[in-house]
Amino acid sequence: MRNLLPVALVAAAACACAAPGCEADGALRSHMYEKLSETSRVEPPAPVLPVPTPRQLAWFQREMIAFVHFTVNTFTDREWGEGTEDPAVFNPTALDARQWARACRDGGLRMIVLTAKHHDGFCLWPSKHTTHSVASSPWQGGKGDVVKEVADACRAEGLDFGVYLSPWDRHEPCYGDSPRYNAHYLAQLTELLTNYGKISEVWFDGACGEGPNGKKQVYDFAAYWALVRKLAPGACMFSDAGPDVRWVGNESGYAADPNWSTIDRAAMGIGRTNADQTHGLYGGPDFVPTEVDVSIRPGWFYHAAEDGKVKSLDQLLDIYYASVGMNGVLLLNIPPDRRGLFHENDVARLNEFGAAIRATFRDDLARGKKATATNTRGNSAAFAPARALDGDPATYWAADDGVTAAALEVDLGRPAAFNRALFQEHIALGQRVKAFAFEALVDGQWKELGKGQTIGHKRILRFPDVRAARVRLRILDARACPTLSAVGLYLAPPEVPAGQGAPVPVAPQ
Ligand code: FUL
Repeated sequence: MRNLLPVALVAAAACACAAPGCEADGALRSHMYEKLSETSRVEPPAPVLPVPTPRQLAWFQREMIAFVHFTVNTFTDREWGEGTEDPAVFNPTALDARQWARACRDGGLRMIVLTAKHHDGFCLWPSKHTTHSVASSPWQGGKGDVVKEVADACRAEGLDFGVYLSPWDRHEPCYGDSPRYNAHYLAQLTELLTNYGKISEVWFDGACGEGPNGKKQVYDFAAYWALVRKLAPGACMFSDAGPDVRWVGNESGYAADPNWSTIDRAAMGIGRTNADQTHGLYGGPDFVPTEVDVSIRPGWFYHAAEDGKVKSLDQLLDIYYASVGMNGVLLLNIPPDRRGLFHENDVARLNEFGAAIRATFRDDLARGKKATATNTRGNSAAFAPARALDGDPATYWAADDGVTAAALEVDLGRPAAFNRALFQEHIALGQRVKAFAFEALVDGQWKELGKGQTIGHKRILRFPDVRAARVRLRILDARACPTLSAVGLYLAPPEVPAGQGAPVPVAPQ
Protein backbone atom coordinates (compact mmCIF):
# COMPACT_ATOMS: atom_id res chain seq x y z
CA MET A 1 0.00 0.00 0.00
CA ARG A 2 3.05 2.14 -0.06
CA ASN A 3 1.92 4.52 -2.70
CA LEU A 4 -1.80 4.36 -2.39
CA LEU A 5 -1.64 5.16 1.16
CA PRO A 6 -3.18 6.63 3.53
CA VAL A 7 -5.39 9.16 2.22
CA ALA A 8 -8.07 7.50 4.21
CA LEU A 9 -5.98 7.47 7.31
CA VAL A 10 -4.38 10.58 6.71
CA ALA A 11 -4.66 11.30 7.44
CA ALA A 12 30.08 -4.97 -5.45
CA ALA A 13 29.82 -7.12 -6.01
CA ALA A 14 32.05 -9.29 -7.99
CA CYS A 15 31.40 -7.25 -11.03
CA ALA A 16 31.72 -8.82 -14.40
CA CYS A 17 31.11 -5.58 -16.16
CA ALA A 18 32.80 -4.26 -19.22
CA ALA A 19 30.87 -1.01 -19.08
CA PRO A 20 32.71 2.28 -18.79
CA GLY A 21 32.98 3.41 -15.22
CA CYS A 22 32.74 -0.11 -13.86
CA GLU A 23 35.40 -0.91 -11.30
CA ALA A 24 36.16 -4.28 -12.86
CA ASP A 25 36.43 -2.94 -16.39
CA GLY A 26 40.16 -3.42 -16.91
CA ALA A 27 40.25 -6.77 -15.15
CA LEU A 28 37.46 -8.21 -17.24
CA ARG A 29 38.88 -7.12 -20.52
CA SER A 30 42.23 -8.74 -19.95
CA HIS A 31 40.52 -11.89 -18.68
CA MET A 32 38.58 -12.11 -21.93
CA TYR A 33 41.58 -11.43 -24.07
CA GLU A 34 43.46 -14.27 -22.43
CA LYS A 35 40.74 -16.60 -23.64
CA LEU A 36 40.98 -15.34 -27.19
CA SER A 37 42.39 -17.45 -29.90
CA GLU A 38 45.60 -15.35 -29.97
CA THR A 39 45.23 -13.64 -33.30
CA SER A 40 42.11 -11.53 -33.38
CA ARG A 41 41.09 -8.96 -30.84
CA VAL A 42 37.45 -8.15 -31.18
CA GLU A 43 36.01 -5.39 -29.02
CA PRO A 44 33.05 -6.24 -26.80
CA PRO A 45 29.77 -4.59 -27.73
CA ALA A 46 29.44 -1.00 -26.61
CA PRO A 47 27.18 -0.77 -23.57
CA VAL A 48 23.55 0.07 -24.21
CA LEU A 49 22.85 2.74 -21.63
CA PRO A 50 21.81 2.78 -18.89
CA VAL A 51 23.76 -0.13 -17.39
CA PRO A 52 23.57 -1.49 -13.83
CA THR A 53 25.93 -0.38 -11.09
CA PRO A 54 28.05 -2.97 -9.26
CA ARG A 55 25.64 -2.75 -6.29
CA GLN A 56 22.69 -3.54 -8.57
CA LEU A 57 24.55 -6.50 -10.07
CA ALA A 58 25.25 -7.82 -6.56
CA TRP A 59 21.56 -7.39 -5.68
CA PHE A 60 20.49 -9.30 -8.83
CA GLN A 61 22.83 -12.14 -7.94
CA ARG A 62 21.08 -12.68 -4.60
CA GLU A 63 17.87 -13.50 -6.53
CA MET A 64 15.85 -14.17 -3.35
CA ILE A 65 15.70 -12.04 -0.21
CA ALA A 66 13.71 -12.44 3.02
CA PHE A 67 11.54 -9.66 4.36
CA VAL A 68 10.80 -9.86 8.09
CA HIS A 69 7.90 -7.87 9.54
CA PHE A 70 8.04 -7.78 13.35
CA THR A 71 6.88 -5.11 15.81
CA VAL A 72 4.15 -4.41 18.37
CA ASN A 73 1.64 -5.48 15.68
CA THR A 74 2.81 -9.07 16.20
CA PHE A 75 1.42 -8.83 19.73
CA THR A 76 -1.70 -6.77 19.01
CA ASP A 77 -2.75 -8.83 15.98
CA ARG A 78 -2.77 -5.84 13.65
CA GLU A 79 -1.25 -4.95 10.28
CA TRP A 80 -0.81 -1.23 10.97
CA GLY A 81 -0.23 0.00 14.52
CA GLU A 82 -1.61 3.31 15.75
CA GLY A 83 1.57 4.53 17.39
CA THR A 84 -0.15 4.50 20.79
CA GLU A 85 0.79 0.92 21.68
CA ASP A 86 2.38 0.36 25.07
CA PRO A 87 5.97 -0.87 24.48
CA ALA A 88 5.24 -3.40 27.24
CA VAL A 89 3.27 -5.48 24.71
CA PHE A 90 6.50 -6.28 22.88
CA ASN A 91 7.70 -9.35 24.75
CA PRO A 92 8.75 -12.32 22.61
CA THR A 93 9.26 -15.35 24.83
CA ALA A 94 11.90 -17.23 22.84
CA LEU A 95 13.32 -14.91 20.19
CA ASP A 96 15.95 -16.71 18.13
CA ALA A 97 17.17 -14.81 15.08
CA ARG A 98 19.52 -17.70 14.21
CA GLN A 99 16.40 -19.82 13.65
CA TRP A 100 15.12 -17.19 11.18
CA ALA A 101 18.45 -16.98 9.39
CA ARG A 102 18.83 -20.76 9.10
CA ALA A 103 15.31 -21.13 7.72
CA CYS A 104 16.00 -18.36 5.19
CA ARG A 105 19.28 -19.93 4.12
CA ASP A 106 17.62 -23.34 3.71
CA GLY A 107 14.91 -21.66 1.64
CA GLY A 108 17.54 -20.19 -0.71
CA LEU A 109 17.09 -16.60 0.54
CA ARG A 110 20.36 -14.69 0.68
CA MET A 111 19.58 -11.61 2.79
CA ILE A 112 17.14 -10.52 5.51
CA VAL A 113 15.53 -7.07 5.34
CA LEU A 114 14.10 -6.35 8.80
CA THR A 115 11.40 -3.81 9.72
CA ALA A 116 13.58 -1.91 12.20
CA LYS A 117 10.62 0.52 12.48
CA HIS A 118 7.18 0.09 10.92
CA HIS A 119 4.44 2.73 10.67
CA ASP A 120 3.64 2.46 14.43
CA GLY A 121 7.04 4.00 15.21
CA PHE A 122 8.19 1.28 17.65
CA CYS A 123 11.93 0.77 17.20
CA LEU A 124 13.40 -2.73 17.34
CA TRP A 125 16.70 -1.22 18.47
CA PRO A 126 17.35 1.07 21.48
CA SER A 127 17.36 4.32 19.50
CA LYS A 128 18.75 7.30 21.40
CA HIS A 129 16.16 9.49 19.68
CA THR A 130 12.97 8.01 21.15
CA THR A 131 11.82 6.01 24.16
CA HIS A 132 9.30 4.17 21.96
CA SER A 133 11.54 1.15 21.50
CA VAL A 134 12.72 -2.21 22.83
CA ALA A 135 14.45 -0.26 25.61
CA SER A 136 11.00 0.42 27.12
CA SER A 137 9.81 -3.16 26.73
CA PRO A 138 10.11 -6.01 29.22
CA TRP A 139 11.92 -8.14 26.61
CA GLN A 140 15.43 -8.87 27.95
CA GLY A 141 14.74 -6.38 30.77
CA GLY A 142 14.84 -3.49 28.28
CA LYS A 143 18.43 -4.35 27.34
CA GLY A 144 17.62 -6.19 24.11
CA ASP A 145 18.31 -5.15 20.53
CA VAL A 146 16.48 -7.09 17.80
CA VAL A 147 18.38 -5.32 15.01
CA LYS A 148 21.69 -6.49 16.49
CA GLU A 149 20.44 -10.04 16.98
CA VAL A 150 19.29 -10.27 13.36
CA ALA A 151 22.42 -8.59 11.95
CA ASP A 152 24.62 -11.01 13.94
CA ALA A 153 22.52 -14.03 12.96
CA CYS A 154 22.74 -13.09 9.28
CA ARG A 155 26.50 -12.83 9.47
CA ALA A 156 26.75 -16.16 11.30
CA GLU A 157 24.63 -17.90 8.64
CA GLY A 158 26.29 -16.23 5.67
CA LEU A 159 23.41 -13.91 4.76
CA ASP A 160 23.46 -10.21 3.97
CA PHE A 161 21.42 -7.80 6.06
CA GLY A 162 19.18 -4.85 5.24
CA VAL A 163 16.73 -2.54 7.01
CA TYR A 164 13.26 -1.08 6.51
CA LEU A 165 12.89 2.20 8.39
CA SER A 166 9.36 3.46 7.81
CA PRO A 167 9.30 7.17 7.14
CA TRP A 168 5.64 7.21 8.20
CA ASP A 169 5.80 7.27 12.02
CA ARG A 170 2.48 7.41 13.84
CA HIS A 171 4.11 7.75 17.25
CA GLU A 172 6.81 10.38 16.88
CA PRO A 173 5.55 13.74 18.22
CA CYS A 174 7.58 15.82 15.74
CA TYR A 175 6.11 13.96 12.71
CA GLY A 176 4.39 16.63 10.57
CA ASP A 177 6.93 19.28 11.54
CA SER A 178 8.77 18.42 8.36
CA PRO A 179 12.30 19.77 8.99
CA ARG A 180 12.39 18.45 12.55
CA TYR A 181 11.09 15.03 11.63
CA ASN A 182 13.47 14.75 8.68
CA ALA A 183 16.37 15.45 11.08
CA HIS A 184 14.97 12.83 13.46
CA TYR A 185 14.65 10.29 10.65
CA LEU A 186 18.22 10.98 9.49
CA ALA A 187 19.46 10.50 13.06
CA GLN A 188 17.72 7.12 13.29
CA LEU A 189 19.02 6.10 9.86
CA THR A 190 22.53 7.02 11.02
CA GLU A 191 22.19 4.71 14.03
CA LEU A 192 21.14 1.82 11.82
CA LEU A 193 23.83 2.42 9.22
CA THR A 194 26.70 2.84 11.67
CA ASN A 195 26.11 0.38 14.53
CA TYR A 196 25.25 -2.89 12.83
CA GLY A 197 28.02 -3.68 10.36
CA LYS A 198 27.47 -3.88 6.61
CA ILE A 199 23.99 -2.90 5.45
CA SER A 200 23.20 -4.21 1.97
CA GLU A 201 19.70 -2.84 1.37
CA VAL A 202 17.60 0.04 2.70
CA TRP A 203 13.87 -0.19 2.01
CA PHE A 204 11.90 3.05 1.78
CA ASP A 205 8.14 2.98 1.99
CA GLY A 206 6.37 6.07 0.66
CA ALA A 207 3.44 5.94 3.11
CA CYS A 208 2.81 9.41 4.44
CA GLY A 209 0.35 10.99 6.82
CA GLU A 210 -0.32 14.01 9.01
CA GLY A 211 1.40 14.65 12.29
CA PRO A 212 -0.20 15.73 15.58
CA ASN A 213 0.13 19.35 14.33
CA GLY A 214 -2.38 18.56 11.58
CA LYS A 215 0.24 19.01 8.87
CA LYS A 216 1.22 16.54 6.27
CA GLN A 217 4.84 15.45 6.59
CA VAL A 218 7.06 16.22 3.61
CA TYR A 219 9.88 13.69 3.42
CA ASP A 220 13.34 14.80 2.37
CA PHE A 221 14.16 11.69 0.34
CA ALA A 222 17.12 13.38 -1.33
CA ALA A 223 18.75 13.80 2.09
CA TYR A 224 17.85 10.25 3.17
CA TRP A 225 19.38 8.80 0.02
CA ALA A 226 22.52 10.93 0.25
CA LEU A 227 23.07 9.67 3.79
CA VAL A 228 22.73 6.04 2.70
CA ARG A 229 25.24 6.57 -0.12
CA LYS A 230 27.65 8.13 2.35
CA LEU A 231 27.34 5.61 5.18
CA ALA A 232 26.48 2.43 3.26
CA PRO A 233 27.78 2.88 -0.30
CA GLY A 234 27.18 -0.77 -1.18
CA ALA A 235 23.50 -0.72 -0.14
CA CYS A 236 20.75 -0.86 -2.73
CA MET A 237 17.87 1.50 -2.01
CA PHE A 238 14.30 0.42 -2.72
CA SER A 239 11.33 2.70 -3.22
CA ASP A 240 8.46 2.95 -5.71
CA ALA A 241 10.97 4.30 -8.21
CA GLY A 242 14.47 3.55 -6.96
CA PRO A 243 17.05 5.03 -6.85
CA ASP A 244 18.43 1.49 -7.14
CA VAL A 245 15.49 -0.91 -7.26
CA ARG A 246 11.80 -0.31 -7.83
CA TRP A 247 8.49 -1.66 -6.63
CA VAL A 248 6.91 -4.08 -9.09
CA GLY A 249 3.47 -2.53 -8.76
CA ASN A 250 1.70 -5.36 -6.89
CA GLU A 251 2.10 -7.33 -3.68
CA SER A 252 1.05 -10.67 -5.17
CA GLY A 253 4.49 -11.88 -6.19
CA TYR A 254 4.79 -11.42 -9.91
CA ALA A 255 6.61 -9.37 -12.47
CA ALA A 256 5.16 -9.20 -15.98
CA ASP A 257 6.27 -9.43 -19.60
CA PRO A 258 7.93 -7.28 -20.72
CA ASN A 259 9.90 -6.43 -17.62
CA TRP A 260 12.43 -3.78 -18.58
CA SER A 261 14.93 -2.87 -15.88
CA THR A 262 14.81 0.66 -17.25
CA ILE A 263 12.39 3.43 -16.29
CA ASP A 264 12.18 7.21 -16.40
CA ARG A 265 12.55 8.09 -12.74
CA ALA A 266 11.59 11.69 -13.33
CA ALA A 267 8.19 10.57 -14.63
CA MET A 268 7.54 8.27 -11.67
CA GLY A 269 8.75 9.15 -8.18
CA ILE A 270 7.48 7.94 -4.84
CA GLY A 271 3.72 7.77 -4.74
CA ARG A 272 3.53 8.54 -8.47
CA THR A 273 3.31 5.13 -9.97
CA ASN A 274 2.31 4.71 -13.58
CA ALA A 275 2.08 2.03 -16.23
CA ASP A 276 5.87 1.71 -16.25
CA GLN A 277 5.89 0.44 -12.66
CA THR A 278 5.36 -3.17 -13.67
CA HIS A 279 6.69 -3.33 -17.21
CA GLY A 280 9.45 -0.75 -17.00
CA LEU A 281 10.10 1.54 -19.93
CA TYR A 282 11.84 0.40 -23.10
CA GLY A 283 14.76 2.76 -23.63
CA GLY A 284 14.13 4.51 -20.29
CA PRO A 285 17.03 6.62 -19.03
CA ASP A 286 17.43 5.00 -15.58
CA PHE A 287 18.43 1.42 -14.72
CA VAL A 288 16.08 0.52 -11.82
CA PRO A 289 15.09 -3.18 -11.81
CA THR A 290 12.07 -4.69 -10.03
CA GLU A 291 11.96 -6.15 -6.53
CA VAL A 292 8.91 -8.36 -6.10
CA ASP A 293 7.60 -8.16 -2.51
CA VAL A 294 5.05 -10.69 -1.31
CA SER A 295 4.25 -12.38 2.00
CA ILE A 296 4.32 -16.14 2.62
CA ARG A 297 1.01 -15.56 4.47
CA PRO A 298 -1.90 -13.25 3.70
CA GLY A 299 -0.62 -10.57 6.13
CA TRP A 300 2.79 -8.94 6.46
CA PHE A 301 2.70 -9.51 10.23
CA TYR A 302 2.09 -12.74 12.15
CA HIS A 303 -1.51 -13.64 13.00
CA ALA A 304 -2.22 -17.02 14.60
CA ALA A 305 -5.41 -17.17 12.56
CA GLU A 306 -3.25 -17.41 9.42
CA ASP A 307 -1.21 -20.43 10.54
CA GLY A 308 -3.18 -22.56 8.09
CA LYS A 309 -2.82 -20.03 5.28
CA VAL A 310 0.90 -20.30 4.56
CA LYS A 311 1.29 -20.29 0.77
CA SER A 312 1.53 -23.75 -0.77
CA LEU A 313 4.69 -24.99 -2.45
CA ASP A 314 2.84 -24.68 -5.78
CA GLN A 315 2.10 -21.03 -5.07
CA LEU A 316 5.68 -20.29 -4.00
CA LEU A 317 7.03 -21.94 -7.13
CA ASP A 318 4.67 -19.91 -9.30
CA ILE A 319 5.96 -16.81 -7.50
CA TYR A 320 9.58 -17.88 -8.08
CA TYR A 321 9.10 -18.25 -11.82
CA ALA A 322 7.12 -15.02 -12.02
CA SER A 323 9.76 -13.01 -10.12
CA VAL A 324 13.28 -14.50 -10.34
CA GLY A 325 12.32 -16.09 -13.65
CA MET A 326 10.98 -12.77 -14.95
CA ASN A 327 14.01 -10.50 -14.50
CA GLY A 328 13.17 -9.58 -10.90
CA VAL A 329 14.41 -10.29 -7.40
CA LEU A 330 11.99 -11.96 -4.98
CA LEU A 331 11.50 -10.33 -1.57
CA LEU A 332 9.59 -12.97 0.39
CA ASN A 333 8.15 -11.94 3.75
CA ILE A 334 8.17 -14.41 6.66
CA PRO A 335 6.72 -12.92 9.88
CA PRO A 336 8.02 -14.18 13.25
CA ASP A 337 5.35 -15.16 15.79
CA ARG A 338 4.89 -14.02 19.39
CA ARG A 339 7.62 -16.35 20.55
CA GLY A 340 10.00 -14.52 18.22
CA LEU A 341 10.34 -17.59 16.01
CA PHE A 342 9.32 -18.41 12.45
CA HIS A 343 6.28 -20.65 12.85
CA GLU A 344 6.80 -24.36 12.15
CA ASN A 345 4.51 -24.22 9.11
CA ASP A 346 6.54 -21.41 7.53
CA VAL A 347 9.85 -23.14 8.28
CA ALA A 348 8.62 -26.39 6.72
CA ARG A 349 7.44 -24.55 3.61
CA LEU A 350 10.72 -22.64 3.24
CA ASN A 351 12.56 -25.94 3.44
CA GLU A 352 10.42 -27.53 0.75
CA PHE A 353 10.75 -24.46 -1.43
CA GLY A 354 14.55 -24.33 -1.19
CA ALA A 355 14.79 -28.07 -1.83
CA ALA A 356 12.51 -27.83 -4.89
CA ILE A 357 14.55 -25.02 -6.44
CA ARG A 358 17.83 -26.82 -5.76
CA ALA A 359 16.52 -30.11 -7.17
CA THR A 360 15.28 -28.35 -10.31
CA PHE A 361 18.42 -26.39 -11.11
CA ARG A 362 21.04 -28.93 -9.98
CA ASP A 363 22.08 -30.18 -13.42
CA ASP A 364 22.27 -28.00 -16.48
CA LEU A 365 21.85 -30.38 -19.40
CA ALA A 366 23.22 -27.80 -21.82
CA ARG A 367 26.45 -27.16 -19.90
CA GLY A 368 29.46 -27.61 -22.13
CA LYS A 369 27.40 -28.96 -25.04
CA LYS A 370 27.95 -27.97 -28.66
CA ALA A 371 26.56 -24.56 -29.54
CA THR A 372 26.27 -22.70 -32.84
CA ALA A 373 24.81 -19.34 -33.74
CA THR A 374 23.60 -17.62 -36.87
CA ASN A 375 25.99 -14.78 -36.05
CA THR A 376 28.98 -14.44 -33.73
CA ARG A 377 30.68 -11.18 -33.01
CA GLY A 378 33.73 -10.86 -35.25
CA ASN A 379 33.71 -14.66 -35.51
CA SER A 380 35.71 -14.41 -32.32
CA ALA A 381 36.18 -17.26 -29.85
CA ALA A 382 35.77 -14.66 -27.10
CA PHE A 383 32.10 -14.22 -28.03
CA ALA A 384 31.37 -17.73 -29.29
CA PRO A 385 28.01 -19.34 -28.51
CA ALA A 386 29.87 -21.79 -26.25
CA ARG A 387 30.39 -18.84 -23.88
CA ALA A 388 26.71 -19.03 -23.00
CA LEU A 389 27.09 -22.69 -22.02
CA ASP A 390 30.28 -22.56 -19.96
CA GLY A 391 28.71 -21.78 -16.58
CA ASP A 392 30.85 -18.64 -16.27
CA PRO A 393 28.67 -15.54 -15.78
CA ALA A 394 31.52 -13.30 -16.91
CA THR A 395 31.64 -14.74 -20.42
CA TYR A 396 28.95 -14.38 -23.05
CA TRP A 397 27.97 -14.91 -26.64
CA ALA A 398 27.45 -11.68 -28.57
CA ALA A 399 26.39 -10.79 -32.09
CA ASP A 400 27.92 -8.23 -34.42
CA ASP A 401 26.90 -4.59 -34.18
CA GLY A 402 23.76 -3.96 -36.17
CA VAL A 403 22.50 -7.55 -35.79
CA THR A 404 19.30 -7.50 -33.75
CA ALA A 405 17.88 -10.92 -34.70
CA ALA A 406 19.92 -14.12 -34.33
CA ALA A 407 19.52 -17.69 -33.14
CA LEU A 408 21.68 -19.75 -30.83
CA GLU A 409 21.36 -23.50 -31.17
CA VAL A 410 22.42 -26.17 -28.68
CA ASP A 411 23.13 -29.75 -29.70
CA LEU A 412 22.95 -32.09 -26.71
CA GLY A 413 24.46 -34.94 -28.73
CA ARG A 414 21.58 -37.27 -27.94
CA PRO A 415 17.94 -36.80 -26.90
CA ALA A 416 17.33 -35.78 -23.30
CA ALA A 417 14.20 -34.86 -21.35
CA PHE A 418 13.81 -31.34 -19.93
CA ASN A 419 11.02 -29.02 -18.77
CA ARG A 420 12.73 -25.74 -17.91
CA ALA A 421 14.82 -23.37 -20.03
CA LEU A 422 16.83 -20.54 -18.51
CA PHE A 423 18.31 -17.54 -20.31
CA GLN A 424 20.47 -14.68 -19.08
CA GLU A 425 21.64 -11.58 -20.88
CA HIS A 426 25.01 -10.07 -20.02
CA ILE A 427 23.20 -7.14 -18.47
CA ALA A 428 26.40 -5.41 -17.40
CA LEU A 429 26.29 -4.16 -21.01
CA GLY A 430 22.61 -3.21 -20.78
CA GLN A 431 19.32 -5.02 -21.29
CA ARG A 432 18.69 -5.67 -24.99
CA VAL A 433 16.33 -8.50 -25.93
CA LYS A 434 12.83 -7.35 -26.99
CA ALA A 435 11.31 -10.56 -28.34
CA PHE A 436 12.34 -14.20 -28.39
CA ALA A 437 11.07 -17.72 -29.05
CA PHE A 438 12.43 -21.00 -27.76
CA GLU A 439 12.12 -24.18 -29.81
CA ALA A 440 13.08 -27.86 -29.71
CA LEU A 441 13.56 -30.17 -32.68
CA VAL A 442 10.89 -32.82 -32.12
CA ASP A 443 10.23 -35.49 -34.75
CA GLY A 444 12.19 -33.46 -37.28
CA GLN A 445 10.12 -30.31 -36.74
CA TRP A 446 11.02 -27.20 -34.75
CA LYS A 447 8.36 -26.97 -32.03
CA GLU A 448 7.88 -23.77 -30.04
CA LEU A 449 8.11 -24.36 -26.27
CA GLY A 450 7.73 -20.76 -25.20
CA LYS A 451 8.15 -17.18 -26.23
CA GLY A 452 8.32 -13.80 -24.61
CA GLN A 453 9.49 -10.24 -24.80
CA THR A 454 12.24 -9.47 -22.27
CA ILE A 455 15.01 -11.69 -20.84
CA GLY A 456 17.24 -9.36 -18.77
CA HIS A 457 19.14 -10.78 -15.80
CA LYS A 458 17.20 -14.06 -15.94
CA ARG A 459 14.22 -15.50 -17.75
CA ILE A 460 12.99 -19.02 -17.06
CA LEU A 461 10.41 -20.87 -19.14
CA ARG A 462 8.38 -23.81 -17.79
CA PHE A 463 6.79 -26.36 -20.09
CA PRO A 464 5.74 -30.02 -19.94
CA ASP A 465 8.56 -32.58 -20.33
CA VAL A 466 10.06 -32.56 -23.81
CA ARG A 467 12.59 -35.00 -25.23
CA ALA A 468 14.92 -33.59 -27.83
CA ALA A 469 18.58 -33.44 -28.81
CA ARG A 470 18.52 -29.94 -30.31
CA VAL A 471 17.02 -26.69 -29.07
CA ARG A 472 17.36 -23.13 -30.24
CA LEU A 473 16.74 -19.70 -28.79
CA ARG A 474 15.65 -17.32 -31.51
CA ILE A 475 16.14 -13.70 -30.63
CA LEU A 476 13.59 -11.99 -32.81
CA ASP A 477 14.35 -8.41 -31.92
CA ALA A 478 16.73 -6.54 -29.67
CA ARG A 479 17.60 -3.00 -28.73
CA ALA A 480 21.15 -3.58 -29.99
CA CYS A 481 23.27 -6.63 -30.80
CA PRO A 482 22.21 -9.28 -28.28
CA THR A 483 24.42 -10.85 -25.62
CA LEU A 484 23.73 -14.07 -23.67
CA SER A 485 25.74 -15.19 -20.67
CA ALA A 486 23.61 -18.29 -20.05
CA VAL A 487 21.37 -20.69 -21.92
CA GLY A 488 20.44 -23.61 -19.64
CA LEU A 489 18.18 -26.65 -19.81
CA TYR A 490 16.84 -28.42 -16.74
CA LEU A 491 14.59 -31.28 -15.77
CA ALA A 492 12.54 -30.61 -12.64
CA PRO A 493 12.14 -34.07 -11.08
CA PRO A 494 8.64 -35.52 -10.85
CA GLU A 495 8.43 -34.93 -7.09
CA VAL A 496 8.70 -31.17 -7.67
CA PRO A 497 5.20 -29.84 -8.24
CA ALA A 498 4.70 -28.23 -11.61
CA GLY A 499 3.04 -25.20 -10.03
CA GLN A 500 -0.24 -23.92 -11.29
CA GLY A 501 1.61 -22.09 -14.02
CA ALA A 502 -0.42 -18.93 -13.49
CA PRO A 503 -0.13 -17.01 -16.75
CA VAL A 504 2.14 -14.01 -16.56
CA PRO A 505 0.45 -10.71 -17.37
CA VAL A 506 1.63 -9.46 -20.72
CA ALA A 507 1.54 -5.90 -21.96
CA PRO A 508 0.82 -5.31 -25.64
CA GLN A 509 3.94 -4.97 -27.74
C1 FUL B 1 3.43 -1.32 2.67
C2 FUL B 1 3.13 -1.15 4.16
O1 FUL B 1 2.03 -0.27 4.34
C3 FUL B 1 2.80 -2.55 4.64
O2 FUL B 1 2.43 -2.57 5.99
C4 FUL B 1 4.04 -3.42 4.41
O3 FUL B 1 5.10 -2.97 5.20
C5 FUL B 1 4.42 -3.40 2.92
C6 FUL B 1 5.65 -4.17 2.60
O4 FUL B 1 4.61 -2.08 2.50
O5 FUL B 1 3.48 -0.16 2.00
